[in-house]
Amino acid sequence: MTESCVLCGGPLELALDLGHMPLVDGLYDSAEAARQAPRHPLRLCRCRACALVQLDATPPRDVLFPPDYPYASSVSSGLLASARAHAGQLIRDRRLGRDSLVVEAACNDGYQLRWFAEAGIPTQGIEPVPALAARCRALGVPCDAAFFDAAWAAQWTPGQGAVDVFLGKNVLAHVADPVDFLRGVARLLAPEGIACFEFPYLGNLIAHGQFDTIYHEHRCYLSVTSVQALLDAAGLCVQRIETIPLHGGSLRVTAGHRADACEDLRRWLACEHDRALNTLPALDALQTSFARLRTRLPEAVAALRAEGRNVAAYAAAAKGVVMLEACGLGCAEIAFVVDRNPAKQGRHLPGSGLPIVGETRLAEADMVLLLAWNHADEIFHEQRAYTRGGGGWIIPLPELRVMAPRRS
Ligand code: JHZ
Ligand code: ZN
Repeated sequence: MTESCVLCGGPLELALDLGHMPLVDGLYDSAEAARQAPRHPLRLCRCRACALVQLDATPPRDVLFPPDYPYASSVSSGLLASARAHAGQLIRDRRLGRDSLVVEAACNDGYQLRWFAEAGIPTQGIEPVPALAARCRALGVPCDAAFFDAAWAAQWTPGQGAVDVFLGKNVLAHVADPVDFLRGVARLLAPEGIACFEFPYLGNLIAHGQFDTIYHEHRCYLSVTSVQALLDAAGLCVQRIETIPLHGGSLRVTAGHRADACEDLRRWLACEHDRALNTLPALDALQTSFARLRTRLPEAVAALRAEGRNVAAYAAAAKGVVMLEACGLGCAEIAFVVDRNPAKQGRHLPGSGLPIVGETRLAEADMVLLLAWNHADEIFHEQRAYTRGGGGWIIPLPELRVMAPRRS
């Protein structure tokens, strides 16, 4: 291990080596170029000193999140609905109005801030991908095309005063210097302001063997214990902890300057301690799931192909690239990948080179590997015509399930 802990600088120990993986959101215009995508070591580690679970190294942020970064949150109606509900809840609970200010880091295509803007509440987005930042502005959300960090916070002079609500959804786990990021948040936040962070929960990664959530964009794999330590290093305190069903099971942690009594915090810390969550034995579950699926999934696909089934995949998701690469599945086994996001269609997945196509092509398959298993309910509902027509599904996680096609 060459790198040291992003929180305390302590030494890292290896928990799971996923080999060399391409950058999961780096799509290519040709299959040939996609197959030659550069591969980088992907190693899940744990700090021996503070127990934070993290990768030992990642490429720089402008390589991980380049101008053609394709992920757009609004493509998923579940995410959009959850963002709308959260905005409504915050507007009510915090009595937000025309004098308030809501700031979101990595605000993507505006799927979250738009609901505040529609309610007449001043917003500010910060989003490094220029095309996504432009989409925010088109929705009436001021947005700076930049990476949020302490330096950004230091140079920003809001016309509106200090920040009442800061949102960081799926970004705290993505930054190489989370303490710097949180210091930036602390600097902006009003004395009574709150910051909400969402991230896939390490407890669920372990409980459900979600090894495909490990990729270079995710530097840290957070538990309540680790988030509390990160917040503490930046002078912030946990005020509330909620579980939310997004992305395979996430946590929403609310933090602020004031140490409001948070009874939940003690309970969560005790529970994580009892589960020995941030230890190598607990992380072994990811190794087990990785080893099991990389044998069983290719076997399941081979058996279906031997029956003459045309196998496709659904979702050019980041986690899908990890699943395909881990299992050695590519163009020889899978015909194409369907994805709703127009920015992904016509391009090719890094590594396998699989072509990404629109939903109309689903009818050509009689078996579909669901790579975005986290959106299973929404996708099954949207694609019910395919299933009614006798099409089958392979769901890799949380348990490998094969729903065989009903046509022969
Ligand atoms: P989805 C991304 O991971 C990347 P991914 C990122 N690093 C991150 O942290 C997590 O999100 C939070 C498509 N889709 O959400 C849209 C349909 O085609 O599981 C997406 O391309 N039809 C920022 O990429 C993909 O599937 C549908 O009906 O693993 C889903 O990707 C739905 C619901 C989605 O995240
Ligand atoms: Zn550490």
